[in-house]
Amino acid sequence: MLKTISAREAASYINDGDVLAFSGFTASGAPKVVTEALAERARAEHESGKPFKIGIFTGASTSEHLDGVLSLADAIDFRTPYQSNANMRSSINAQKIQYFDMHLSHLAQELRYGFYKKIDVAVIEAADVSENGEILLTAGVGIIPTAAMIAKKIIIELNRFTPETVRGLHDIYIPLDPPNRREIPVYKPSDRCGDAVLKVDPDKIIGIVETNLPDGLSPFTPADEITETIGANVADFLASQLRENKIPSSFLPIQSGVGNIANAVLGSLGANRYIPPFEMYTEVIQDSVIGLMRTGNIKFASGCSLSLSDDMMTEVYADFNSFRDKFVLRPQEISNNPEIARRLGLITINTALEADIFGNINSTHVLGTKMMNGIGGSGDFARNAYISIFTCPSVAKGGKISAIVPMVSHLDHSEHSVKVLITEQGIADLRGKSPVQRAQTIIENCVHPDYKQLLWDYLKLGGKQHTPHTLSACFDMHREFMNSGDMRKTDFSRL
Ligand code: 0RQ
Repeated sequence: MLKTISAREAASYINDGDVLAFSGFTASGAPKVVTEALAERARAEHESGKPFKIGIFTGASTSEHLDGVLSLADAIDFRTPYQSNANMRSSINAQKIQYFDMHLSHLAQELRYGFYKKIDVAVIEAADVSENGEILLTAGVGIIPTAAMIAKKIIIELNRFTPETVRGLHDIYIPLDPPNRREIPVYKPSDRCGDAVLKVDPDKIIGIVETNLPDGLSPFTPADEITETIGANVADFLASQLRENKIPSSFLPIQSGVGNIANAVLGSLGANRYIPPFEMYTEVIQDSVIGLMRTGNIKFASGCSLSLSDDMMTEVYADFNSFRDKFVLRPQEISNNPEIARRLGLITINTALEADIFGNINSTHVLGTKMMNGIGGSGDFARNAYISIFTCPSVAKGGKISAIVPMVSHLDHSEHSVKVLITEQGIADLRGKSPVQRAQTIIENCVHPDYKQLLWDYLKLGGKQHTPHTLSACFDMHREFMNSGDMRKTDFSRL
């Protein structure tokens, strides 16, 4: 018989040095109260002079209730695969937390392969749980199907905020591992191949903690002029590809990253009259998707989480019957699966922090050293896309940083995975171009006017080489920013 316990009692089963896995993907579906109790426990242990730190596997970023409180309580030993919490980011960059960044689709299989520490406890947010161990998940899936299978013990957070009517939203499927793996039978975004519920061994369940809390996501800031222009450029580019028959006339499924730019891009795709109604095969389903479903621009969305603001989530849950046949939520191993991305022919749109003139992308490290969030799913999709697009504003920090530099200060996506670069300045189609041709296209079309001459000067310095780099000067713009606080003061003409 499953028993109800308090969050504090649940936390008492977790020991210093344990490794935990949490359900969810972004704040959606991530546990909320056991983690708060755990942070309290860690603080109490530290006050009495005892060590208390845990290792953490999650789907992606989480929320203040998890990454926020546990990093503030100095309760984390290691963390993977993606995060976006300000406290956690500071702790990672101060080496207080050992963070390793990885492709989101890799984590579940690598846990099964035994590459990492064993999971002691999986904490799972559920909308329902039965005595025989059938768990109805909430708004995010992440790595939890695999984590629940291999964890020694399980704690359930039964969150009454998610109505049981969401039964059928999820498709839980774990592939066989090599050498026995077969193709994953998903041939279009709406195909299902697994179960509506997660099945776990009920003997592993320590107890159920009851909650009634929203995920706590806020709406995105409305698109500004820059993000709107980037979005319009993406939509114009895709419309041109349709006209030139480079994309089938029925269009192809879209994958789009998270954040304000991604939101603006989706809005522009919906507003462009040449883009037909489309499907999504992506990881995060954001507010803009719901708006575009209502206007008929998006027909279906497959993802790993419904990362909706609290108000939008309440609306969707209240009207779930109208959305029932429009979504499926999958484990990230499937939502981000390279085999499926390649098969479906995804048009992928992800965000860069920094790009270089040859088309390499840095999505994760500020000035090559400080971790921002992590690579997330961008690599899963970009490498295997039909067309892989990267977007970013051409400048950051009020123009003092050019997002386009001679050489990226950290590499996440190499030139081979980047087919098109788009900023508010314009579109650089890099397909079929040599390094020097790519550099000319990027400088001409994507670089901010304040930095164009500087980057032409840099390119000239390289002379006649296949990739005209000058190793003694390739980080001069970064160095200038660290010295004077403004990349515009770089001077390549002195060399
Ligand atoms: O800092 O907020 O202090 O001003 O970086 O930049 O323009 O607000 O962009 O919020 O969309 O985030 C790449 C981080 C972009 C994100 C990244 C500074 C800039 C600002 C944020 P401030 P913006 P966004 C789905 C797919 C990787 C993973 C991925 C990301 C802050 O999109 O994490 O795509 N992507 N996953 O001022 C120094 C530069 C900078 C810079 C911007 N060149 N140098 N700082 N900034 N460019 C996600 C999942 O997998 C769940």
